[in-house]
Amino acid sequence: MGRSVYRNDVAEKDLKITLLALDDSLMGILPGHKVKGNGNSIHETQNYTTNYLGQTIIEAYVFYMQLLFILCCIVWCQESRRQSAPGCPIDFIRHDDSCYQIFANPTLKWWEAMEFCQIYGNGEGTLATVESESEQLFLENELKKKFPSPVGKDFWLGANDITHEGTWVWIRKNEYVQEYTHWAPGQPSSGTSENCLALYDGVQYKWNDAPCGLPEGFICEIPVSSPNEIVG
Ligand SMILES: [Ca+2]
Ligand SMILES: [Ca+2]
Repeated sequence: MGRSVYRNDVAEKDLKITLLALDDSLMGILPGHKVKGNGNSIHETQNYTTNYLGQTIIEAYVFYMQLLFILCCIVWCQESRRQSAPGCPIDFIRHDDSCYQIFANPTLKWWEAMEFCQIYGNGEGTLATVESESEQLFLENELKKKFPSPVGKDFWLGANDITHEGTWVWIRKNEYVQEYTHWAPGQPSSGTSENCLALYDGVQYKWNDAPCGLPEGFICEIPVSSPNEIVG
């Protein structure tokens, strides 16, 4: 997405600067162009020009070979990452029929995070809905791998009890949270002051209700093989 485009622009700019510098060097050996040196004789100038031309051609060849190698590495890395999660966009991880991405930064309020996931997934995305023990354990393990040291951080999931206190709903599917729950001991804890669902690192990523207006981390989920695959 935007980050990749930015990196490409920077790389392209660096390449143009390098090529301009190279062109400037080549200009120095063109007939009629003043050549750096002592200029004592035509013979010395011709030798200097010949040596300089050979050296410049070799340097240009090495430069382009290095550039080609780097470009091949970038393509290979992107393809490897795609292959690591078949059916998922770049940087997403897969579990069963869904692709997930965990965001610690930027931190967003619950509604902002829900909108972010929808746009980021080209309309297919949502804050993650955790509907099975398998899905919960998968996300717990990924979060523990990514953030081994708890820092008191919540990661938003896609449910809230804003409409009716105590009645939790997976918003994107408009389904009650009832088949599977994984509340931490003592949660949900704070009535109408905490209405949005999160995985909290302080309780081993079990469920916590938290104030929806707090900027927190979040987890996006999209279906596998989304027709609107994101191109990074
Ligand atoms: Ca509540
Ligand atoms: Ca709570």
